[in-house]
Amino acid sequence: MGIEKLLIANRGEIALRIHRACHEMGIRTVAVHSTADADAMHVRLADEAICIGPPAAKDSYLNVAAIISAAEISGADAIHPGYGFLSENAKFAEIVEAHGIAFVGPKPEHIRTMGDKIEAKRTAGALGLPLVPGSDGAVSDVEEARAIADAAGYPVIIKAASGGGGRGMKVCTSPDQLETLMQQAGSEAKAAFGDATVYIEKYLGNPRHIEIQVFGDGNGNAIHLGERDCSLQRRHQKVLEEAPSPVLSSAERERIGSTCAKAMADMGYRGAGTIEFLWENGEFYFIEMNTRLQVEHPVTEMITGLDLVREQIRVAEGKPLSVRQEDIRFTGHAIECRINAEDPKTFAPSPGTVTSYHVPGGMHVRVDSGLYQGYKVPPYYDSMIGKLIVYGRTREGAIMRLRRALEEYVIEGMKTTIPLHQALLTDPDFLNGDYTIKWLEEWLAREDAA
Ligand code: MV4
Repeated sequence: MGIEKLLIANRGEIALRIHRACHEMGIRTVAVHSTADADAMHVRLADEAICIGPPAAKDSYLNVAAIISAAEISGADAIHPGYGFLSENAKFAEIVEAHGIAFVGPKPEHIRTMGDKIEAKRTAGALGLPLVPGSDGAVSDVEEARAIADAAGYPVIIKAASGGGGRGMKVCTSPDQLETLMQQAGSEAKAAFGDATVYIEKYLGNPRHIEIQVFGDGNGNAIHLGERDCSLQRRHQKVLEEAPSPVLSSAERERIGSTCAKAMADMGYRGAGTIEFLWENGEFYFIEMNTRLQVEHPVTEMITGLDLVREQIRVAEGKPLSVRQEDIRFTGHAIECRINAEDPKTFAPSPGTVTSYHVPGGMHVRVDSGLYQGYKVPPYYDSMIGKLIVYGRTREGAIMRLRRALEEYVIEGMKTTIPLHQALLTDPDFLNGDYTIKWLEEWLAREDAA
């Protein structure tokens, strides 16, 4: 069944990204938007646009009834959820499919499994992915927790089963803190997610965050598209991502990649997925799986030449993937800078009107953004206003090109994180690829003091 009209259940740069793939495939698009986004670029570009509610996301971009109504009224035969919002809501995926509309995403059962961090870890282990040592499932009893922590060795980390994005985690360095920290983690998880269930892992002190891009056709065929290094984060928000990781050899990539692809084939996974690992001393440890297209997917597109949204739409139509594993080559290096409407020192949000705008261009430079001169960045949503992605034959070449492109990029009318990226791209540790998940926050603290 070919998709003829697709509803984009998102906003901002990802809504544009999906629209572009659709038009390149001859698919018409329907934008949905809140009243705050009436003048947004995704609304202007789409073939049709439907207002689905007031500014607050819970009343618009998370309003399932309004989005399904918009699909019915416009006659859309597919919905792409983008990232965030409803993209990892298994119930939404089920409702979409129950209306005879194709959900451009994984099977609802797989979204549900990976949304529960304990179920995800159990599934990953059964599929042969390497796990962080720790409890086999939920832990409620303190004596049991003590035995697990003794076996794993201190420090350990207590995590919420319903968590994600780092919320509800506690690091425990000695047995006498275990009971208190378990109770704290449990009550914080209950308050944040309505579920007090926690589990325990050995705490890795200074790892990198390396994630593997996978793709399945839902019929037992799956491939991997290599890794992205996303270690540069601040408060669990990624700042800059690159592919390949500066620390992996082709042999290591091939090994973890084929393990992930086989796991996805065995589970009958459909669509795009990202398997997140912590990497320390040459070893991978599974932490979570994201069942959506990610913000940083363009770096993978740059080094593989594959259009990930096109592949998502193909498999949603029941078609096979357009490539086999042996057709995929990893060439060169790509880096993405997330540009946020924020103060580059305090990270305070800085929405406003774009008074002057100039976009960088030239060879191997990609800007994914809905900004234009005169556009008013609304204060209601995520502060990411664009992504600058560059490609180079080498990492050094990509860094030089990124510096050049950042120099060209003019956004006036609000503060942005462009100066932060410019500073980062001259740091010797960054230039050497010598960084872990702790590095950026320590670097920011040093910059602050200086
Ligand atoms: C960990 C860890 C150390 N050891 N698990 C943070 C978010 C969630 N996805 C998992 N997280 C972590 N899990 C063990 N066993 C350290 C982190 C972590 C982190 C991970 C990836 C990127 C940035 C991070 C920042 C702080 C903590």
